[in-house]
Amino acid sequence: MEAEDQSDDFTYNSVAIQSSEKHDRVIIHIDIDCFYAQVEMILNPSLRGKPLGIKQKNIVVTCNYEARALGVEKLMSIKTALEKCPSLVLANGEDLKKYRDMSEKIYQILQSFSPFVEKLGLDENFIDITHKINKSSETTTEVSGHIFQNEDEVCTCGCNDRLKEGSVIAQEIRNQLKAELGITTCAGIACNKLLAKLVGATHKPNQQTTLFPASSLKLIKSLKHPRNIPGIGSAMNRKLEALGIDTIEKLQFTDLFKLIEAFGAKTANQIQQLSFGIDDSRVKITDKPKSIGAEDGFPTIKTESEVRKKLKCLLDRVWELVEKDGRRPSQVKLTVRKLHATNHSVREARQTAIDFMTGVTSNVTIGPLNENQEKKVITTLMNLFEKVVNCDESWQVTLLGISFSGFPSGIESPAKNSINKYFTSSSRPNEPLQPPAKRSRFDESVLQELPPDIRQEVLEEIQQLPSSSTSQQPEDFDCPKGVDPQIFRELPLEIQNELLAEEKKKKQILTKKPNNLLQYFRKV
Ligand code: TTP
Ligand code: MG
Repeated sequence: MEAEDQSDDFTYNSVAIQSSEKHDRVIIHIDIDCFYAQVEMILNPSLRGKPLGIKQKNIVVTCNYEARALGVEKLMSIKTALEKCPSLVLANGEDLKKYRDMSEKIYQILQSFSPFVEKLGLDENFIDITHKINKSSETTTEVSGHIFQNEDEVCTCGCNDRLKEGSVIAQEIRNQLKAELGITTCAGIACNKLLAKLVGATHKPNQQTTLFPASSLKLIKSLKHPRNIPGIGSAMNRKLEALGIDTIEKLQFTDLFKLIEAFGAKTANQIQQLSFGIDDSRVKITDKPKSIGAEDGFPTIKTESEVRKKLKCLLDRVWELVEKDGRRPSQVKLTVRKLHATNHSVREARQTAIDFMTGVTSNVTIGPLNENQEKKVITTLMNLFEKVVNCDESWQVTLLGISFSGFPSGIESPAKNSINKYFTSSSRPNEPLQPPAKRSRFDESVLQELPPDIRQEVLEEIQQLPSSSTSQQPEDFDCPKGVDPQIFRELPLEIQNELLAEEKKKKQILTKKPNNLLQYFRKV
């Protein structure tokens, strides 16, 4: 069966409308314009208006839009970039600290709009704002920004109105980022993460675009090659090409079983769904990192005093990050790259518990290391070094790394970004967090406003909170898996029923065969 036979727009749009139950979310994707270049221009305004490239080694990793207009491209060699644009100003982008700092500030602002923010690298974020739309009674008539190739066909589920309202919120978010940080961004507004990311890139820079579901297959088709679908990496693409799948249409209409043979059921199903613009993945709230560290490479170091000196510099840098994070680590790891006589190098790491903050209670935000604490950490690191390197013989190292981990989990952590702050009775965004001991219950009214799948996620997080009561549920008490029965029982009855129904549905899905999208297209 030829793909072209089935790829008329009528069929595509019908499928988009058929899967109307999938249009219930409003997702915004935010991508910072020429991120590193903007940060450099904000820190040094004299760079504004000039073509600017950010270099790492001999590559221009990004450049501002003035440089792009003169032919410079991301990932061009410096040599070629200077040939294209002799007036190109180059800034060194090897120290990522300033970019990380800006990325964190952006994340904090996005979190003030919705707790459901997922960070993707340093300069992209997904924000699920569905709960904000559902509770709004205002009707929005105008889309803010562009609309991607609007179709006359309007889905009956109300998604167009929700997305319009989403576009207004996206505009507010972008305005706030500009007003508070001076940073410009692009946004895509759609009913899933894949489509939001793709549509946001259709108008750049400093613009936003909304996609209504009736046009989603047009957007996907415009990518032409499967490798342009986010989520299909180079290894997967090579496999697809080996199967002769080198267009989006071919991926859509390849028999699912052929894909299953190559990729396994889960991935096969997923990539075929992506080729239709279907993406059920949720915005996963970005967690605090499990470890915080940094590494430093250098030509060679051959003495212990040099190692000590390097470790001290590195510790200063890493501890600044730990302080900013606010959690107290209980483990430290040293990474060493040793250079052998044969000129090949090997990385080795050793980890140990640290107890250098005795007397400081876990709920106090940690501060700078005092002299004693610093000495303790350096001594611990030197002990680890001696486990990796035999100092009685001659040795050379070309890299050292320090990383802290073993942070307290859940409510014990004074983590600033925890979703819990939205669901405790006394805290709201922009209000100071209450000490953990005073957090008693989550705010049920917030919980009730959430879509069911997100509510489930929140409940899963809430169930990690220490229970205030030790009372047991009766043995026949029906409660979804992974949810604290105590909390579950206190939910309004209709929410309990909804969660139970969802649990049942989940079980059914798990035992069902993968859904073959071809059923929508096969002529019988
Ligand atoms: P991108 O979002 O790809 O690029 P950008 O933000 O610079 O430009 P655009 O306006 O097109 O979105 O990447 C974000 C930052 O990541 C970028 O500023 C530099 C850095 N980067 C690398 O370090 N290595 C890379 O290979 C790429 C592509 C980017
Ligand atoms: Mg960007």
